[in-house]
Amino acid sequence: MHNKSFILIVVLFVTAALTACGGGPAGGPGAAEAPTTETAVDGELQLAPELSVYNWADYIDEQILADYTERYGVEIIYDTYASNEDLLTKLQAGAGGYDVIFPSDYMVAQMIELGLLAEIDAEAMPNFANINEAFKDPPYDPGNAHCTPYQWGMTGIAYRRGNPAFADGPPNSWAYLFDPARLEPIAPQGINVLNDQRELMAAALFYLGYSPNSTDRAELEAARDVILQAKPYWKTFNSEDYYSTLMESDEIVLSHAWSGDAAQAFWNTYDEATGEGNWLFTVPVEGAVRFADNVCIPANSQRQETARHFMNYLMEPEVAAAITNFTFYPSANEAAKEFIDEDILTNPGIYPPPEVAAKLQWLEDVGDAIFDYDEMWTAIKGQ
Ligand code: N2P
Repeated sequence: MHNKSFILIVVLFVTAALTACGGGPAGGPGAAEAPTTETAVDGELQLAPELSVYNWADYIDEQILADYTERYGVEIIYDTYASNEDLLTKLQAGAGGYDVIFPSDYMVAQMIELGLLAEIDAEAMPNFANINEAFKDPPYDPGNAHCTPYQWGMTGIAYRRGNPAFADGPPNSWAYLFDPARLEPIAPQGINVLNDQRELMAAALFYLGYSPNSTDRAELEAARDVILQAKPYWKTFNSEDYYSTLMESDEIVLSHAWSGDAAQAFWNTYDEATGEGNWLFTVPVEGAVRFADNVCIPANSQRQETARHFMNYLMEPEVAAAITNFTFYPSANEAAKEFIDEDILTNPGIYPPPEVAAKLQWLEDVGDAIFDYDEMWTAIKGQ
């Protein structure tokens, strides 16, 4: 066979295979008869025309979703949630249709226990090699049998720079959320706490000197009481758009906050002239939560192959870096580092220095004590 025609045949074949594999762009050739779920054509995977992605608020650059659609012809149906527990409630209610979710460490363990997650073969995903070894094979998901690591961060206190209440130094104690003597002077200016039961209970448990994973009924009740005593001083429970609607707009002066959200508030209020942003972040001396979020597939997803394909896409170095450059949360992707902005890599409010990292603790699955946590939370939100 003549060389040129051989190459042409190969090119045609590859193009055909890619089309079968990727599907055409939305509305492109073949869209009319596109199946609602994925199908195998001659042994090749045909991606589903849509993928339903359910994530934390502001936890991805939506351009990354648009790029995926453009590249592979898969429409992304995107929605967000406020906490791990909200996500769990949705899944348990049998809310079908989600294909990709982003639970944190302890919630992955809970979901595996409940049989809510599909299995994956992470090693078979080409981009899994890009993940930092320290994030592989985590105790909450041995062997990455269900999830791939996404981003991580810490939970602390964000505060308004320049407010006289913080003239003596950063509010680096949970007393600024729970001690009425501390709360009294700042409450009129607005305080927000995360609308997240494990996070708020952990903050109160740290404040009391207990483990953030306590299963001791008396300690949990003490944490609940500390929260109930402080609640009248808080303006809002918000873990979604608090940094844009409350912090950046100066509706509040202090917030229980996730590190990347606080960093976004800093950069969104950044003034070139002074080289300052309005919001700073501090990690309380009593200790604080460190979390790792993950990309997982609900067991009842009807589009698991497409979900795995999307998971692999999220682990491309440039993609993972673009997400960190947008969200200000560190990536679990080692190969992404070279594409992450220097300002982010060197920011101690994003990548904690060793003395701060030493104060951080993971939340763990608390087993049946979760029913006590649920009960405390109902009392906290109900009153
Ligand atoms: C971003 C939410 C961070 C994830 N708004 C907390 N686990």
